[in-house]
Amino acid sequence: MNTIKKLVLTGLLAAIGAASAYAQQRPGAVVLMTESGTFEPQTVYVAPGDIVVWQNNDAFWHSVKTDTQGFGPESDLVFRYGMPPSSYYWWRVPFNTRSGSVIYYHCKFHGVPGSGQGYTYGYGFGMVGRIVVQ
Ligand SMILES: [Cu+2]
Repeated sequence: MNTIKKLVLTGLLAAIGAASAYAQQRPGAVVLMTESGTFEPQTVYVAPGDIVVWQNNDAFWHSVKTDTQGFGPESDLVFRYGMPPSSYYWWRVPFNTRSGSVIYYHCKFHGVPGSGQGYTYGYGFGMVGRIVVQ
């Protein structure tokens, strides 16, 4: 494991640890941004209060942007110009999110949003993913 990977992993665990200590919640899911320009896995299943972590494992920049304006993950809040290689971003599913909600998102560089309203309106296309709240 090289130093950068170690640093990223340490940071990742620290972020999850800090957030977990704050709310006593488990990390819900880790999504990788891959060299084929996809979110892997494309669908993650989480509970309200869970943390979703996106890790950019690609050589290119990516982003996480909710299809539902004002609700959902928004990596631009942390990485204004996109997520560089080896960076990660995390977002907590709000505790009051309704079970059955599906939060669609896309990469602003490689995907287009669907008409997501926080429920099942469907994917956009390109580099897209979704969070299913159980
Ligand atoms: Cu991308």
